Amino acid sequence: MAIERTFSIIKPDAVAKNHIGAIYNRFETAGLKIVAAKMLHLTKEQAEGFYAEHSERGFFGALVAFMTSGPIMVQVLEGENAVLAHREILGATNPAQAAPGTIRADFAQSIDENAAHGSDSLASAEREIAYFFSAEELCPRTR
Ligand code: RTP
Ligand code: MG
Repeated sequence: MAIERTFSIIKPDAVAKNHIGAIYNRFETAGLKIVAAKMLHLTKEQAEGFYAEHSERGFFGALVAFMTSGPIMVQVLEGENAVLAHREILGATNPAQAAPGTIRADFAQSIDENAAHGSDSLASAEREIAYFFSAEELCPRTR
């Protein structure tokens, strides 16, 4: 299996509720290693750029307002099939439809405030990692 890197955000709702550690525990229990991490409070421009693919959607304004409403944690996760493995432990976009035991089922309230983000493909992961991290900020894990 391929070792991949994927990009994760712990969103403002989960940071506000002190769920950072619990969500990091989910990553590590799933075998995903954190190879970069920092806390940020996004500007409107940063949030709009990150979610540019959704700019024509009706929920875009609410999404940007939510993502700029408080600090977030951004991190890069490394592991076997990391993109898919991470999406699986995240659960469905709408927490009401997320499988029991997933991050969104356990920590999210609604589709608008859904606790965490995960890259949906390797191409998205590369773009999103580069959006927030320089190459020097990534720490490959050899053990
Ligand atoms: P994310 O990018 O945040 O990991 O979420 P996702 O891939 O599961 O879902 P995506 O389609 O990329 O949507 C991005 C975020 O927009 C909000 N959303 N609201 N009201 C709606 O119908 C709707 N659809 C999407 C969600 O907060 C979602 O996480
Ligand atoms: Mg998405």
